[in-house]
Amino acid sequence: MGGVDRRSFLKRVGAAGAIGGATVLGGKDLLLAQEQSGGHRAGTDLGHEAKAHGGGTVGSVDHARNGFDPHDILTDFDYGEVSKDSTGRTVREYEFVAVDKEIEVAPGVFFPAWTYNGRVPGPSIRATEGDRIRVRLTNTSEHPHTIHFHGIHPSAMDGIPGAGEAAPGESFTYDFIAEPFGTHLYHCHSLPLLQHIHRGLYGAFIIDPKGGRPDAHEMVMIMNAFDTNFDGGNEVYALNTIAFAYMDRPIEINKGELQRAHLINVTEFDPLNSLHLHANFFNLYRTGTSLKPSEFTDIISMGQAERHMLEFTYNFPGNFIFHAHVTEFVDLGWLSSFEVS
Ligand SMILES: [Cu+2]
Repeated sequence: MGGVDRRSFLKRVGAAGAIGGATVLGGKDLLLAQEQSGGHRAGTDLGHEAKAHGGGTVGSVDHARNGFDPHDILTDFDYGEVSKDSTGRTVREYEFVAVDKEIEVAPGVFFPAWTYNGRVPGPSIRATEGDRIRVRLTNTSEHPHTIHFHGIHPSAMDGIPGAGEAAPGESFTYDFIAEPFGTHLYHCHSLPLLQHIHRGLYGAFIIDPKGGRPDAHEMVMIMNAFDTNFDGGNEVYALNTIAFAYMDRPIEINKGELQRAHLINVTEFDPLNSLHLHANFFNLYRTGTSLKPSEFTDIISMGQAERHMLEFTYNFPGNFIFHAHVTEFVDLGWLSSFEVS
């Protein structure tokens, strides 16, 4: 792969048909298939389409080998080990282990990731504003790592070199009060920063307002990408790491039920990523820090580390795609779908 940039990679996989035949064809053919078939079972049609074109094995990512499943990652909020301190404050404790691990990000496409707890993204930490958060990071890798939380905390807890960095074989415990409420993130802040984030050391940090929010089906959606040949550009784009994961198996949601997505952009190398919802509009809560939406739209563009809370409800059953409206990203994996029933 040396010297192959991502644009020729796109052509290459399109012709050779490894991830290729299936998924890259899929992007375009799928939209067509959607229009022609009314959108039914588009994910499956994608596979048949690729086989019909002689694209070789459609293949699928081995989630068991990866040790995590993108469908679980949507909703596996981690409330930690819960206790109360002497003042009656809720304490949430977490154990994070930084571990190097090769992961499959598209069928047959592997990436030498650096992970928290063996998964990309890391655990989705969830707390209520005012809770005390204690996260012990143990570093089993060969590089120094930190956890830098977006939020309000003392400088000693900032998770940067010199303030909360764990050297290989060592541990550090971050201890702070969760504030302000919103959709936030954490990531490694060791240097070089691009390398440490891009390798997979990031995750969602959701702080709920004290009064809570209306009941909803909640999901974490992290827009990420992978420079699999280390040429300074991404070859694979995804929502929650695995290219086309939610095309192969659409996200099943209920008609008429409020959906709440915590959308976080950690994409490196590209200044913007975006999400466009098909056949629907969403209420946008910027950074999730307000109880009132600031916008009603069907597309949001985000720089790196920007994150927003999106609320929407589907009133029609069927298959609905959603994707980056940087269209190149769509063909390289950032295409997802809901199955509304
Ligand atoms: Cu790091």
